[in-house]
Amino acid sequence: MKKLFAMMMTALMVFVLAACGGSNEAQNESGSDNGGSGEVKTIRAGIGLNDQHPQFKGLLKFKEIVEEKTNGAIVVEAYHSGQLGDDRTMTEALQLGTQEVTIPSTAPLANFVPEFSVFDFPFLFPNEEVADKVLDGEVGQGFLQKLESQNLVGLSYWENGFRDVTNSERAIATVEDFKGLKLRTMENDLHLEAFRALGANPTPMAFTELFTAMQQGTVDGQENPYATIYLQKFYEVQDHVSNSHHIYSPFVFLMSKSFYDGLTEEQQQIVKEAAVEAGQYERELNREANEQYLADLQAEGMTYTEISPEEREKMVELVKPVIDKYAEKIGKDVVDEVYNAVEEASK
Ligand code: TK8
Repeated sequence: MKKLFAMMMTALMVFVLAACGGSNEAQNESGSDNGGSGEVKTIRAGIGLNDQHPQFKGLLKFKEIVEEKTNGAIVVEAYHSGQLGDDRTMTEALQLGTQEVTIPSTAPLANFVPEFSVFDFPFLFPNEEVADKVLDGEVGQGFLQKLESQNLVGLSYWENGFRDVTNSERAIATVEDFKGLKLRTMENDLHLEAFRALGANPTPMAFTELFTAMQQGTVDGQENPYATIYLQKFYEVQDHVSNSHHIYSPFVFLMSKSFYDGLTEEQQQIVKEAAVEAGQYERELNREANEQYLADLQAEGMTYTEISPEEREKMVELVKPVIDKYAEKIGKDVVDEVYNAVEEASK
């Protein structure tokens, strides 16, 4: 009797397993028209900014394009506000293969590939159009190749934008006004030294900690594009904003190399094109609203102070030794290549 029961149980288990296997097969079959192996691949994509920022809207565009073009064989989960970490920790997660996509600023990325600091040289890019040409052209694309040795694949450049300074101490109209200000910078030595050269007292910090640091007065101020200052509600904890426009910050769309290598060639093509197309969209959104964000900041009670072209010239002079130092560090050839491309694109 016991034996019969055991046999029946075995038969039942075999049946259950077969049934499960069958339903898996059915899933595989419906998946097989979307890319080969039939297994659905998931991209966990995380960014630092919140869901109101063009960076997140661009990420949703990427999701839409990829899911549509792969017929759902690749699914994109989009996370904002540093839910998966800050720029540095998410980039590390890509290297480890525990996250698939992130879109950091070039400044923290330079901790992985030092050459990227050149794009953060103060006053390098005169305007967005020149930045587009250099980054999307041969030089910028060549930089993306340098990421491979770090287990990262760079698919395109997006835009963070021209950075402008805010603080709660005083209006900044002249270089002297930077004196002694406790400014948060990104985690990048060049940024740190550039602000020291301007007379400020800078502290590097992850973006995810910035709001609280300003709220608690650990820092007096920070610098970011108007979009970030407005959409992240920095006006709640900052009183003054100036058009310092000291650095143009690109974003780099990164994918984990181990994940990318596991895609079919067709899928690699799709994610590459989607990263470019979504980046164009993100840049457009970012530029369209830029002046409006400045008006919105004033409407929220911030004081706007202009830095005159003459004062900006003084800033240029003060940061020159820092640029020279980093040009030496990065390598003259690489830096010259970038400056030549900027000159060419400015014609
Ligand atoms: C968002 C960051 C941020 C950057 C910074 O992840 O840290 O200030 O400008 O926007 O990349």
